[in-house]
Amino acid sequence: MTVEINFDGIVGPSHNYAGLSQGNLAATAHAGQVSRPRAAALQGLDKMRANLALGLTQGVLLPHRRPDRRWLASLGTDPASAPPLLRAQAMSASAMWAANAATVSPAPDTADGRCHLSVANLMTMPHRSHEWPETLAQLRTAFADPAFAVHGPVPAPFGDEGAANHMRLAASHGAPGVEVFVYTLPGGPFPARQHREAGEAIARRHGLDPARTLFVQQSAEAVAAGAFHNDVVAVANERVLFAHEHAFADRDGFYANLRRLLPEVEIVEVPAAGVSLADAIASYLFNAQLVTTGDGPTLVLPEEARATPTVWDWLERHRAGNGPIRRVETVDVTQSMANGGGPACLRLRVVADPARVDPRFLVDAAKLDAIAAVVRRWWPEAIHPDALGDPALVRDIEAAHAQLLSALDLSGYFTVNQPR
Ligand code: SUG
Repeated sequence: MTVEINFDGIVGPSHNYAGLSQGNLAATAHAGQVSRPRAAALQGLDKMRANLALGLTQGVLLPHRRPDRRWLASLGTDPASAPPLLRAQAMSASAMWAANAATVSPAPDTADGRCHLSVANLMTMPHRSHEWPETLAQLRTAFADPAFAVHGPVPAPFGDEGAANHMRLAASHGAPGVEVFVYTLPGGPFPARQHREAGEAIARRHGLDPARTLFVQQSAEAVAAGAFHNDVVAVANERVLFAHEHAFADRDGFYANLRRLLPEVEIVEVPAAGVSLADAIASYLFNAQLVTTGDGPTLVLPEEARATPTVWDWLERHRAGNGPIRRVETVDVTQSMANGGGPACLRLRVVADPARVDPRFLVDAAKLDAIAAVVRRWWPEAIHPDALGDPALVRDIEAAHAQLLSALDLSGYFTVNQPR
């Protein structure tokens, strides 16, 4: 049975606020603050519990080994002697934002009828550029079944940030979809992280029908306002597109193409007059998980959305007017939010048959309890960014990570599937 499976990144024990992501306003605003890795991971696990309660199938992706000794060695250094910036980049827990792990094209969209995944190269940000080998090893383990095809990264210099810049619309999960690759152009105040060439390469590799594939430019205004990924200003699921009025450079052209290719599409646009780009980005209104529950299209929002009056008013009016979004839930992911990662950033959506996925990557309530027990016992309670070089902290983080992998029976995955 083809369903939506959300794979959430488990927040790793090195979660910290080093302010590494230029253009990500939340991350730079919280630079230097004390992080709470244990609370962060528990918040993420509670979000997964909430998804299970909505009747959704839930999976996990694992935190990466931090510090990334392999990466530091390739730079001629190690955790003890690395310059502070490199050390912070090697310690980042940024793999938690699973929406940046890969781009996924479900089987109904591809020429060979397999579900294709391309690991993202994340080459624009140094702290994220070394994620892909370990992500790829996980994807090759979780999706080893022949129902899937797992691809390596698009080569540099074509920046690719994965599902955060990709949307799929379809009459239903199992029907052929329209895939939308949203790219950014350089020239603004912040880096352009998703290049059009990367999306084009992925579409070719995945065997997508060119007639049902759209390449859409994100508006320069949105990037400049802090929308460093498309999923900060737009989200889609099945036949619903939920987007800010200023998300796209040529919104009329994009909407016209969508309506032509998918006549049943429901475009829910939030006008700037109701919610400014600044409010949308600060509240992460669009970084919601848009999912289908028994009540219909449901939005899983961060708590911060409730605290932003223009956003909450808009949602109330939408529901009072019987708009397509039928239900709204909020989750507390404040530790991740402070680094610019909302509910949608934390998950990679794979539309597939769960029976084809390695069961070690799928979770139910009991497995979430077991993960939470490891987190409570082993995750550091707090990390000050100045302490990232502390050898005792490094030891604790490495031990915590090993405990989790062993609890999930996944200790060997990276050695087995290590990319060349
Ligand atoms: O790449 N933050 C991440 C947030 C990613 C959010 N993902 C999506 N929008 N899908 C980023 O900017 C902050 C890390 C630091 O500064 O230490 C960070 O990497």
